[in-house]
Amino acid sequence: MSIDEQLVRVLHEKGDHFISGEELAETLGVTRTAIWNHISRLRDLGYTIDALPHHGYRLAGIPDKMLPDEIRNVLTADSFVSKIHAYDRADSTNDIAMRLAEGGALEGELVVAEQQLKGRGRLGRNWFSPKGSGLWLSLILRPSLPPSAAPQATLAGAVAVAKAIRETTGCEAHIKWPNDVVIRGRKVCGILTEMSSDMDRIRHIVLGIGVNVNVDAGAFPDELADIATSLKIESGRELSRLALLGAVIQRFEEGYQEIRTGGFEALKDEWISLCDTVGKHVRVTAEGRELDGVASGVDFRGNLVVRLPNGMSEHIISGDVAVIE
Ligand code: BTX
Repeated sequence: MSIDEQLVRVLHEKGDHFISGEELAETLGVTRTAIWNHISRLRDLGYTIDALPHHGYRLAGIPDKMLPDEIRNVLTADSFVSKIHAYDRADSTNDIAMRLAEGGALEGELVVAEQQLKGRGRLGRNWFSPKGSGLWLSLILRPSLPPSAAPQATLAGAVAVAKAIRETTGCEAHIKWPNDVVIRGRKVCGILTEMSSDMDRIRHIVLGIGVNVNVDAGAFPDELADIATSLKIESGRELSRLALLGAVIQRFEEGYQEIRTGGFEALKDEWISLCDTVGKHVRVTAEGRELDGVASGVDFRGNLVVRLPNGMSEHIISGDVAVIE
């Protein structure tokens, strides 16, 4: 752990109390001048640190940045997040996580970035990921489940994001099958699940989640202006990305535990209560086909069940859904 990280940790531990430069120097095994230099650097990173003669230093505010120590602080003590890889800038956190997973990274390793230069959606689409205003993260999962269960990770991710948004902002977030979270019909989050597997066993899943948190209305490119939104736009205030990250991970852990033990059935009721696709007349585009029907539910695997005008039902594994009414 670097001196900066140790310093932040000690300041956090002291809470509202001051700690003298001398005590800090002794604890970290450096000179008081070095402490001063590190304090300046932390201030440059966005930390607010009070300094009072004869009292020392006190942490008065943390930056809303994806710094590993601050992320740790918003996770529960028994969180399954085993390691945090934080980047200022990345092409795609999913690419990094897939590489890490192929190199043996463990369940629960988390990759986050302030900005993505080549953020990816499904089917080679782009994901707009501007600097400092979104949650761009990827989680490595290694469940002992068959490959057919992988889509359930997406569904558990969507439940987690919708719940976390409702809890932290009060906004009515809904799930749009399979991988969007929307508010007032506009996309606020997308989920990209990628997997490596053998015939009968998942080797690893990378669950990529992108949430527009503090993106301003004018910041979206033209093609997204009418279809995307952010939590700031919807709630009318700037939100803590860290607090949202903590809530998303915590809710995901709960859902992930449920699907590992009880399959999607365990999460289905909650998923349906948050979903605004079921019960609607939809147009589904899947594997080059287009079909109209009523989204009548989801099956035990999390596939969308569409009742066609001829009375037959189709189970859709993946595709794009437009709600018609
Ligand atoms: P998707 O294929 O369902 O959605 C992609 C489509 O969404 C785009 O074609 C565009 O129309 C729209 N879109 C692009 N950017 C945004 C945005 N910021 N907000 C709303 N709509 C947008 C969705 O795929 C999956 C997205 C996953 C993103 C995460 S971020 C962390 C991780 N790393 C990575 O490269 N991808 C994932």
